[in-house]
Amino acid sequence: MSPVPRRAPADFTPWPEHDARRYREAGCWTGESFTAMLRERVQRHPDRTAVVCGTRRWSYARLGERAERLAAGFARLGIVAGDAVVLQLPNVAEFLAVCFALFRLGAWPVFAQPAHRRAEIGHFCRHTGAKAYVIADLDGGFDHRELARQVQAESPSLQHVVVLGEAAEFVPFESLYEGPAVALPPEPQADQVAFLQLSGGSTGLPKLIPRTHDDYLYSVRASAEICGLDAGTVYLCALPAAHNFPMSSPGTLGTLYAGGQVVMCPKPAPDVAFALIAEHRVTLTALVPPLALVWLEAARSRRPALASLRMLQIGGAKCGDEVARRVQPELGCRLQQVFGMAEGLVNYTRDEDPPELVLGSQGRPISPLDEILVVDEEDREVAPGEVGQLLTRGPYTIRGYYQADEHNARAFTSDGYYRTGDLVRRLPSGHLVVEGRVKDQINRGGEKVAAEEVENHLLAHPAVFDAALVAMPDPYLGERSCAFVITRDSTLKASALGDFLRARGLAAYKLPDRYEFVERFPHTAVGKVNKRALRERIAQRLGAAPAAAGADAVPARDLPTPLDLSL
Ligand code: OOB
Repeated sequence: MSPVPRRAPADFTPWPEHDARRYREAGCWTGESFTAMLRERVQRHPDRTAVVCGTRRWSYARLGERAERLAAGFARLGIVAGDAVVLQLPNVAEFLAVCFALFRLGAWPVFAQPAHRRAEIGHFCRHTGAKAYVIADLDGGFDHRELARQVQAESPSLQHVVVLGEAAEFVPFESLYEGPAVALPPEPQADQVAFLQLSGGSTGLPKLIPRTHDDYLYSVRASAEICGLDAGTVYLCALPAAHNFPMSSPGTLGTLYAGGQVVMCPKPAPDVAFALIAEHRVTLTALVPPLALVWLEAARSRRPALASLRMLQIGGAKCGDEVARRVQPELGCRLQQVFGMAEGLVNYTRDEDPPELVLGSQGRPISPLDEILVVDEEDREVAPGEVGQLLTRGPYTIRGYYQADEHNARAFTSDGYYRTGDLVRRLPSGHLVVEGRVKDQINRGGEKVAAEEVENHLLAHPAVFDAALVAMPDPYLGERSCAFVITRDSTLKASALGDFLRARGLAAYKLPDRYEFVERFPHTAVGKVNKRALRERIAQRLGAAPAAAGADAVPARDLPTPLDLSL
């Protein structure tokens, strides 16, 4: 059997051979692909429930069969190994079936988020030369077919739009299940790229993260073990399924690995999620901190619905002490803090950890082979217990972004450590406490906003002379974004900038929450915009008189209802 063709080496920075050998010898990389993993589970327990979605219940056999038939459907569309397919589905069973179908072909799902719009989807399509885009017709009232029309007009490589629901002029999802038999290519090899995950990023355009079967399946398997998953696990997928946290930490894939049951939750609102937890006896789920807060409030009146829940994972942004402390007494389940990143490294607090570490740290790495450095600005290790930037390297942390040589030279050290941009303190136990961030990013309740990306969009407005996006503290989301803007036209309104960004197709969570119009920016000694000073200025102003800020301060949006949030 001839191996699946590989893409150009520049697409993917492989691990150096001596490290790859170490990871294999240590048993991290087993050579098993996700395709082989699912096949084995189907053979072992075909009739067990794999996925529940609304009133539908798919057994492992059914999930396997759906994936196989979809693989044939995609093959009939001309999708071959190494092709990229942008995948933007809500939390439905088909999401998993498409993943496994594309894995089977050696094609790469690109994991778009439901909130992404023309700017992001267009970039993914053009950057990867995607051949197909998979969507639902409507999601949360938004018509993805209209978005697909716009994206298709701007993306020459895009040949097919596959639509779950009413397809209009596009390919109906269901039609992929039908059609003449087709020979599928050889199964993917485990050292090959399985998919492209998205980076939260800090620079102009979102970066893509190539993950291999070997490295990702290791993180899934080890996560499932750390979290004690087994056939009795019922996992509620409440965060968007394409995000790394609910996908693999241990998430949906970890649950399938363990032979458990995934329950797809269409949105994380307590009224929806609590009913599913009660109905399906859910044992495990994962949330970002602001959602955990919403659940805590709702549980005051509806705690019995949560009786089956054994553990709540909180991650994606720092879980405040207050939230952490309330989980066990008020929800009646254990808390696990999860500090991870789509680039690789994931840290968990463990069952056996003393309460002060579960409540007060963001956990310790999955693997004994994860290498952790905490360094100062000159990349020198700081003294134990001091705060510094976290650098990491290991068996499931990438060595480079997809086709981003220039950026890679900055984002990785010459010896392959990923610069996480997170400021941490390492405790003697090896647990990490996240203390802040050096990357130019806003963490809006788990949703990451790259400052430069938004600034570039603002700068495209003819009346904007300069723009700087910074984080401002927020009691609910942890942080929101504030755009400091120098205009050429004093009549420019915040609402006009918001409309402008929306018209450029930017995802809603990236729109600045507030605008501050200023004459000039403070600068650092070397002449860069002093963002720290801007952050302090806005924090002070909010702290002093949030409701009565100066006339040049314009809150751009009302507080979103808590579940505007979609990670
Ligand atoms: C997860 O992944 P990403 O790629 O969306 O974001 C990664 C970044 C980290 O570098 C850090 O800045 C922040 O999100 N972060 C946290 C955190 N978890 C993530 N900051 C403080 N405390 C935490 N617990 O967000 C992600 C991926 C896998 C599992 C969990 C989260």
